[in-house]
Amino acid sequence: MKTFYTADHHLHHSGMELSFGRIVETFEKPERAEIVLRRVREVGLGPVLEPAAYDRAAIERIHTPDYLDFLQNVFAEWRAAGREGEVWPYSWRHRSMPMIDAPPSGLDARLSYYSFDMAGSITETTWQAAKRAADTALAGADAVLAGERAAFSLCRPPGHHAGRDFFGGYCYLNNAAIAAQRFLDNGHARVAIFDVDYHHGNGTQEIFYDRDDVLLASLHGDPDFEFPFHLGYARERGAGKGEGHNLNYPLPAGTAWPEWLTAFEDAHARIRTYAPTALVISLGVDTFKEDPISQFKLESEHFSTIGRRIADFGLPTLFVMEGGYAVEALGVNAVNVLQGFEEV
Ligand code: OKP
Ligand code: ZN
Repeated sequence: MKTFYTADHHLHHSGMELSFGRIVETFEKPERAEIVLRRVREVGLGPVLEPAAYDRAAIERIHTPDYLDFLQNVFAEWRAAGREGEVWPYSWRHRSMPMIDAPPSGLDARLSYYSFDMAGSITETTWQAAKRAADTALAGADAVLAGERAAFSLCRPPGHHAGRDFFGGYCYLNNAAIAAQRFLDNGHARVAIFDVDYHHGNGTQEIFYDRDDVLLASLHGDPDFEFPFHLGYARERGAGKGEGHNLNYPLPAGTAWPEWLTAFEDAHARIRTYAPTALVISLGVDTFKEDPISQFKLESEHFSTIGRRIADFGLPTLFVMEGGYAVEALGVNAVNVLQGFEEV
């Protein structure tokens, strides 16, 4: 299968993060994409192609123009305010504070409004990298629309925590949502997003929550103990005409393959019942037993099985890279899914 990749992902690197009381090198580092790319080449998965530059309009199908303007301009605003370093939010609306539905004017207040955590910063070139990651997703979707059975969008930074107008969890633009919308805008009536990343894709859920043209199924660490907390419970099933089109499978810490597979098979059956005409996989491989920030116990061979079972849908399929942080094994695990898919 074709892989879409651009070295422009290097334009985003937050450098550090605060992890359990320590400032450490961020887990979401450029090396991640390099390792996956190296494995794609090593196994001869197929051609590696540079994505075209798309108009912002394709991204505005998912994200609000005011949020995109903010992402593009906030670094310059930060500098103009005489600040050094990178743009970091640091305080958010607590449940004791009223919800608001328009952005405040002050710089830090607006930064807070457009984010939900400080997993990653906004650097001088974060917008460019995030835009190119969205281009990478769009190019993969277009390859599938042009008749490819499947494609791999090796996106970085990842996307599934980003909502219509907010960033967080290392994510700025929701690459998988942008790709799913691309399918809908080009002849597909129903698209399923299957999110197998270890973390709940709260951004993807927010984007499609009241819609019935996208079914979202997500397997993840129970938000009662795991990031992003507060969203990803099984009771969240969609709203309005989207009722029943959001399927969450929160799983306990320590979940190993048999239990993970049971949830996966339930989601698999529900997706088949929905009868989508295209499939987007939010491909996180941070379910791996050695992942440094996760608590599931999958092993490298299991990722091949996941790929084979995804192929059993028999649908045009786009794989969009999300998380995965055990950098040694990251390439093998991600590409095992793709090779498993191609075996079927
Ligand atoms: C992004 B994706 C580590 C905390 C990490 C952010 C996790 C973002 C995961 N000390 N918090 O879903 O893989
Ligand atoms: Zn994740």
